[in-house]
Amino acid sequence: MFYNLLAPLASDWTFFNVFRYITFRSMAAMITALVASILIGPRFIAWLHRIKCGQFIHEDVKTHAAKAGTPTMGGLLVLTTLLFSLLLWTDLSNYYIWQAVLVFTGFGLVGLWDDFSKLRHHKNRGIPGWAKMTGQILVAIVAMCLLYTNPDYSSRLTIPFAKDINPDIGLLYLPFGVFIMVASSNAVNLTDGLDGLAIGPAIVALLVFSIFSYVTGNTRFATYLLVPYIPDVGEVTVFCAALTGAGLGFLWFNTYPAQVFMGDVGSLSIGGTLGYLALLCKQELVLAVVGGLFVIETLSVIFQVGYFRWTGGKRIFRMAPLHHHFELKGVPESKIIIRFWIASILLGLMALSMLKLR
Ligand code: 57M
Repeated sequence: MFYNLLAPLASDWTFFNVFRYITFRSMAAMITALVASILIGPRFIAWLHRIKCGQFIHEDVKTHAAKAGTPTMGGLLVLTTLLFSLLLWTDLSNYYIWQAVLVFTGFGLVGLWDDFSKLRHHKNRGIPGWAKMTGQILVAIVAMCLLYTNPDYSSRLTIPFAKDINPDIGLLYLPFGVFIMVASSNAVNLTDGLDGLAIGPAIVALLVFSIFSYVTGNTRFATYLLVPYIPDVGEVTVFCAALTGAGLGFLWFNTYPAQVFMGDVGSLSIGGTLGYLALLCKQELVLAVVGGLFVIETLSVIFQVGYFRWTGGKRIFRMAPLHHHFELKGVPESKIIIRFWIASILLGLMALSMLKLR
């Protein structure tokens, strides 16, 4: 809004030029979302308690018993502060900002449906798996159609480390993109099992994507770093920054011992959006490194289930996803969380260094 209202005044008052800069608006968007979350968080959590959004706790991991009654659906706080910050600081005429908002809210609504259904039913039973998956796929199809039909966007893949190989997969890019968004959404959801465990690595990934989107939308940097240049994608840096701020604000309350969980409304929306950002910045495959921690958690489940079926009852881990394995080995929760964060920072740095290694 400030961009649309105040930047045109720069022709008379040069001070207003500041509202043109993506870098300035990104910082402001991050600060706005963060401060807004910290300010409204306590009232929001009290409201969740009032409407009885307490999380059902499984009894198989004993240390989680103390978490009983912690409200869930904190993802609504992320959504509210994100939208507020975007309204103030983004160029509201930018096509990609609206697409990103659509992806976030679309996946969020599927999650919200699941969260509400879990509250209504006994023992955490949400909507059926097929219904959740169908909702996610529908949102991803809409997002992919919008991306694919954009003349500035191409169906060429960016291959890490190979500057001259950009295979055009044509129409296959549509199902590929849908897979990336849905997989990413579910991977973040699986990871969301300890205080701050999902939001920490998500913040790291968002910071990486804020750099990727800035580079992709800037002719000079894109040419220098040999990444595809896509006009107007630079504005998405402000979106990434706002979501980083909203995520940090949520972490303020979700850090161990958590006062609130994000719920599926948070995990599905953040995961789906990370997938969308990777597609938008043409860093589809690098997402596996940026979100490497989510990939590792998901692989631990796939291997655990596969090995269990193959051997007729044997397990690789004490329990999957991987964080449960360490919990059952007696590693304190805060230690697992911080170490997983460190691993995600390492992966984020590796992903960034891939910009230069071509
Ligand atoms: C998300 N949700 C948490 C909270 C959060 C296929 C299978 C691997 C699926 C997986 C599963 O159900 N994953 C879905 C995990 C739950 O958190 C809620 O869910 C939201 C996210 N969707 O926002 O609202 C619990 O996680 C803890 N938590 C925190 N802090 C947080 O900030 O402590 C969450 C957020 C909360 C709280 O205790 O109640 C969850 O784990 O349910 N299933 C599993 O992960 C199960 N694993 C399993 O069965 N493994 C098997 C096979 C199938 C691989 C095996 O290893 O043999 C475990 N889930 C639980 N206990 N709760 C089993 C042990």
